[in-house]
Amino acid sequence: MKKLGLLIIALIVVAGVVIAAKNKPSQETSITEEVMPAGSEATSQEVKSGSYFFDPFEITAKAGTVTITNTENQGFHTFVIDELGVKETLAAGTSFSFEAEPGTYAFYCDVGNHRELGMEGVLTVE
Ligand SMILES: [Cu+2]
Repeated sequence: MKKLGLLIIALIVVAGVVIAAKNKPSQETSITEEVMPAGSEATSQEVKSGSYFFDPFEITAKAGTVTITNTENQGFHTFVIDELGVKETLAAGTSFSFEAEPGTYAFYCDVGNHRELGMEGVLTVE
């Protein structure tokens, strides 16, 4: 009985060392990759939407990943950028991301005639 107990403890210690050794290098690698993708930056922008506006309607971002968080929304609206293939249905409290190269892009709501009523803006990527 005593021997079996010692054997189990020894196995647990060995298993712990093996798991620790296996996990360490791979964790460090994935953290480095996620935090700093080479050559790109991240921009976060909060946008409110309603009838019939985006606030703000002028957004400036850095080239790379652009994350839009819709903090307030009233009605049924979308966020569309044709050139970047972006089309998202807006819902308060949700976010979406897309990649953008430097340039000037029109964004708008494609529901009904909302764009003509004022639901459009400009995204400038530097
Ligand atoms: Cu709309």
